[in-house]
Amino acid sequence: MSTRGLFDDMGLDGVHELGPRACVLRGFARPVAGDLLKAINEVARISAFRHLVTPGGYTMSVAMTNCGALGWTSDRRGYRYSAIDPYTGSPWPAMPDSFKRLAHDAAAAAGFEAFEPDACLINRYAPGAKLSLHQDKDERDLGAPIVSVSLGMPAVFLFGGLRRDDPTAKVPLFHGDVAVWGAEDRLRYHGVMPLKDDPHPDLGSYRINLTFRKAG
Ligand code: MD3
Ligand code: FE
Repeated sequence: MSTRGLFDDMGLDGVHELGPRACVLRGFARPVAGDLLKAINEVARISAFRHLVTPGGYTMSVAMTNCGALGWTSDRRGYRYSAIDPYTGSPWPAMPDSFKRLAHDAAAAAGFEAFEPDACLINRYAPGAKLSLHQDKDERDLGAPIVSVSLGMPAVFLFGGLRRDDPTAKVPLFHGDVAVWGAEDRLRYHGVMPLKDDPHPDLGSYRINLTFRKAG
C-alpha cells in the first residue's frame, strides 16, 4: 500500500490505511450487498436479533445474532463464544458461502492470505445505538485478522491504540465498506459513535455490521 498519511481523505473507493495492518476497503462489498442482506434475513429468521446483557448488567443498545460454527454471546456470567445459540438451544445458522467468500477475498486484498473465519457476529444498529470503546480479545487465535462489513446507514468508527486512553481517530464507514485489521493492529481499542438517523434506501433506519473472526 502507499505512503499516504494515516487519516488523509479519500474518495468513495480505494484503500484507506488506518495502521500498518489495518485498512478500510471502500465499497468492497457493494457488488454483493443485496445477496448479503437476503442471507442476513434468513439467519435472523432462525436466530433472531437480541439485545444481550453484559457481565456488568447493562443491556446493549446494539442488537446481535450470529452465523457460523461459533457465535459471540454475553450474559451476567461473561462474554464467550458458543456453538449453541442460548436463545434457541440449537446451533447457530451455517455461515452462507457468500459470507465466507467475501471475508476471504477482503482479507486477501488487505494482505492476509487464507482467512477462513468460523464465526460471524451480526450487529444491528438503530438510531442512537453505539458500541463503547473495547478490544476484541475473546478469540483463541489472535493471529488471524478480523474482517468487518458495513451495510446501511453510515457510522462514525472510533479507532484507538493498544491502551484504552490512547487517542482515537474518527473514521466514517459507509454502506459496502469493508475494514480489515490484524497482526500488530489486532488488539487496538475501537468503538462506534451513537448512530445518527440518516435512512438508507435499502435498509431504512438501520446499520448492520458483519464481523468475521477465527474464534475457535
Ligand atoms: C479494530 N463491531 O462487534 S469492527 C464488534 O461496527 C465491533 O459493529 C464493529 O467492534 C461494528 O466487536 C465493527 C470495526 C473495526 C474496523 C477496523 C478496525 C475494528 C477495528 C481496525 C483496527 C482495530
Ligand atoms: Fe470490536
